[in-house]
Amino acid sequence: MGRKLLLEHINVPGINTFAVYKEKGGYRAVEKALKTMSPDDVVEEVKKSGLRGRGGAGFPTGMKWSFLAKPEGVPRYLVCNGDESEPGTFKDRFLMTHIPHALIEGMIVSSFALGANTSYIYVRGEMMPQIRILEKAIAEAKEAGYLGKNILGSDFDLELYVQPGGGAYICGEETALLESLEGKRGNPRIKPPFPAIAGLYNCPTVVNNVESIAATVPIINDGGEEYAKIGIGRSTGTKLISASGNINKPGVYEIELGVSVEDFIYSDEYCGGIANGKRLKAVVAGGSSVPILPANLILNLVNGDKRLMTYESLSDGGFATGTMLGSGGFIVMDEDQCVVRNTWNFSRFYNHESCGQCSPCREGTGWMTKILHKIETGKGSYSDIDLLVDVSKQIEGNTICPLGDAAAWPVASAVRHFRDEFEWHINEPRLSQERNYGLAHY
Ligand code: L3W
Ligand code: SF4
Repeated sequence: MGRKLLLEHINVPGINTFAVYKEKGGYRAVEKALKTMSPDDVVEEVKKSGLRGRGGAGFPTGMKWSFLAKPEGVPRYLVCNGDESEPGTFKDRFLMTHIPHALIEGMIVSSFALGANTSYIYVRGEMMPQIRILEKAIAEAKEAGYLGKNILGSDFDLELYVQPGGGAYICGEETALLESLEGKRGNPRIKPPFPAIAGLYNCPTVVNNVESIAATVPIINDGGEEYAKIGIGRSTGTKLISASGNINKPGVYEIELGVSVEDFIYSDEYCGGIANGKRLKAVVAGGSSVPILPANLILNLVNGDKRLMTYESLSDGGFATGTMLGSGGFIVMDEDQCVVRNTWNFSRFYNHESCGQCSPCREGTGWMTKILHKIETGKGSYSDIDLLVDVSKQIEGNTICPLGDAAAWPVASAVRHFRDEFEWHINEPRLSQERNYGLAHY
């Protein structure tokens, strides 16, 4: 069994309440940080832990914190990104629902480290139950003296607010989130400047994912070095994975980074194998914003080693420079899944969610959606496949925010690894049309 740092007490009845959370050792990290450490000590422990952003980009959290500008007399903000909307990703919602005090405790510790006296948890607007749960948890923490003025006699003040999101996927992009938090339309800003220099209300701001913030609690409790002992290489600690698709046991799992992909899919501790005795066809390992990896690539050995669940080892070598573990939204497709249809579905999502500021994304996602629909419904030609790849290349790297890349990568990788399936739709137009009769209306 892998170690559980975030979900250790998840099955304890009442763990969502302050009393039970505290009884199980909760708020020790706040006591330790505020009574025995300086803010810089806390930043140092997070740096030592090797923690990397759990929202999708995998950027080192301690490094991000150390970039925070500290001009005299200017407020600093910590903003928690709880706008979880990545397809196939539901681990932040799970954490906020079942163990909200882990996030509140992490917010207090992290705000102390950053010198933020006002912090926000921006939660996806559709998640009203989670917003209520967090508001209740904040009230409980405040009543117990962990929020408000002069917390634990440390001279540190913190007010924590929950802000419902604007109801758009793009509001999960950190600068769009800040625009939305300021009451404006959630359009991504051009970076630099990064939020660490000019963020909320143009003040220095750190934006971290829900899971990243919750992870600071075990890091402070046990020390950064202890945390860094878990995992492999630059992928340290544990990670929540949202597992979905054609598996026997979909759900949220806490893994030690470095578990093999094969074990994650087939062992009873995690996904429990492919449902209905089918064969694995493909995996999208990091939400829908990463390449689609075929079974042979995901299960075969890489330089003699098994492919691991780490930030480094899930790339397909052909696309994308970033980490392909992404948000940890692990979508499994069995042999009956149609890759063209699933890619079309992803594309439709990005086209719908594009904010429209840059033409490669606004127009390109529309083009890709139309071409994929044409192929999927048996009306495509060979030249459409090349056009699809061409459009995806025009988007990649040419947009303000990563949504453009996120839309391009699954399409490009689908054609690269499953070209024969695209060709089947073109060679078998009648079968394709009959199978997709309902799709003609989209
Ligand atoms: C100061 C510098 N700060 C980078 C900070 C930057 C940000 C973080 C990472 O996209 C990915 C995306 C989705 N000085 C800095 C600096 N920073 N250089 O580091 O930045 P970046 O640009 O690498 O990524 P990002 O814009 O945060 C996130 C992928 O995640 N994704 C999406 C997940 C979506 C959710 C959701 O549903 N809300 O989780 C999944 O794979 O495609 O590539 O803080 O400021 N020099
Ligand atoms: Fe908007 Fe797309 Fe440009 Fe991002 S890439 S700013 S979502 S148009």
